[in-house]
Amino acid sequence: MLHRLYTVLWVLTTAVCTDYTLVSNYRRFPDQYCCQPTIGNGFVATVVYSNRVHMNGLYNGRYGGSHRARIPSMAAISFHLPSNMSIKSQSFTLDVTSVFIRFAETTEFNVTQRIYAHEYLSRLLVNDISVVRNPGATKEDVTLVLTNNTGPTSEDINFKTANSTRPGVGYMFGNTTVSETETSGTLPVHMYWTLVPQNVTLSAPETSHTWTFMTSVSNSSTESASFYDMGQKSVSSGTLFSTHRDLWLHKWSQGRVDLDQDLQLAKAIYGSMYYILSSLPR
Ligand SMILES: *[C@@H]1O[C@H](CO)[C@@H](O)[C@H](O)[C@H]1NC(C)=O
Ligand SMILES: *[C@@H]1O[C@H](CO)[C@@H](O)[C@H](O)[C@H]1NC(C)=O
Ligand SMILES: *[C@@H]1O[C@H](CO)[C@@H](O)[C@H](O)[C@H]1NC(C)=O
Ligand SMILES: *[C@@H]1O[C@H](CO)[C@@H](O)[C@H](O)[C@H]1NC(C)=O
Ligand SMILES: *[C@@H]1O[C@H](CO)[C@@H](O)[C@H](O)[C@H]1NC(C)=O
Ligand SMILES: *[C@@H]1O[C@H](CO)[C@@H](O)[C@H](O)[C@H]1NC(C)=O
Ligand SMILES: CC(=O)N[C@H]1CO[C@H](CO)[C@@H](O)[C@@H]1O
Repeated sequence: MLHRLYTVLWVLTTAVCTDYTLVSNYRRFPDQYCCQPTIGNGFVATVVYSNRVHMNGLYNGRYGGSHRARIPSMAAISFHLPSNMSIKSQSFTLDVTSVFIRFAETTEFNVTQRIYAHEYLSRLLVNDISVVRNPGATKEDVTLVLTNNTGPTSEDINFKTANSTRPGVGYMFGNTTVSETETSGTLPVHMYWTLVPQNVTLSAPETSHTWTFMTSVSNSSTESASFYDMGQKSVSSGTLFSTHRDLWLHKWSQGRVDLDQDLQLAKAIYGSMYYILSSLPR
């Protein structure tokens, strides 16, 4: 029962949302902002595919005007299938253990994209995109075009870019524009991220390939860089996702509400708990 719920879930927790079609059908990503899934770990969070990332404690504005500062998202990456490929099926799923998954199946290959806020390496937002060739499919290059929704320059933070000293990695940093009071300082933020290429290619002899893109945010350059580097090490050892997943499975094993009979209500309860748990630091 539990496992089944974990993997089928798409949650609508707000009464504001009127796009109820998603409860039974999640073949397309919801247009309404309120229906779009959020991923977070209590330190960093984003609405999937949106151009905003928020960091714990990072507010901009004086007194009542204080609001969460918008960090432009480097984690809103979309893949586009080659136009001559017919899509057999496609799905968008929020798995409460806790990862957003976009899956596309074509006659030649499958693509899986996972987006999550890492539960252990809590400064990281991770995107990974895997292409797996179907056995028997023609061995030819498969190129996926990528786009990212970084959005406009931040209205809250004066960002400057600098050399990250890591190949393929961008770095920018800045402070919020307006402090909360006359006497408090503005707040710093530092971000390292994997540069997103225009496309990725599964070359002819390969049967599968995974590309990982990370965004690391922190109020210090040292910390942001060190989380990025730790993430990179975990990618190399193949453990980045499993450490995240294991901590979430442990979290659910420590407490949850199971409900038989009413699947819809059971999903809503899991969903509500997911949103609470993903808003709290570990
Ligand atoms: C799809 O288009 C690419 C690039 O134009 C080409 O290399 C490939 O052979 C085509 N694949 C199919 C199945 O038509
Ligand atoms: C592609 O996805 C379909 C549907 O989930 C699955 O049956 C098939 O085994 C997958 N192919 C590969 C190579 O993973
Ligand atoms: C960035 O830093 C690296 C290492 O210090 C250096 O090799 C590289 O030339 C620098 N790149 C630019 C564009 O300054
Ligand atoms: C940014 O914030 C840090 C830490 O509060 C502070 O030391 C620094 O002076 C600020 N920089 C600017 C340009 O305000
Ligand atoms: C992939 O990106 C490279 C530049 O990185 C570009 O030269 C090439 O034309 C692109 N290919 C496709 C199929 O979009
Ligand atoms: C950065 O955040 C930590 C808490 O995560 C806080 O203790 C520290 O003072 C902050 N540093 C700056 C420069 O704002
Ligand atoms: C592949 C792609 O769309 N890359 C873009 C991601 O966003 C940055 C910042 O807006 C662009 O410079 C890249 O071209």
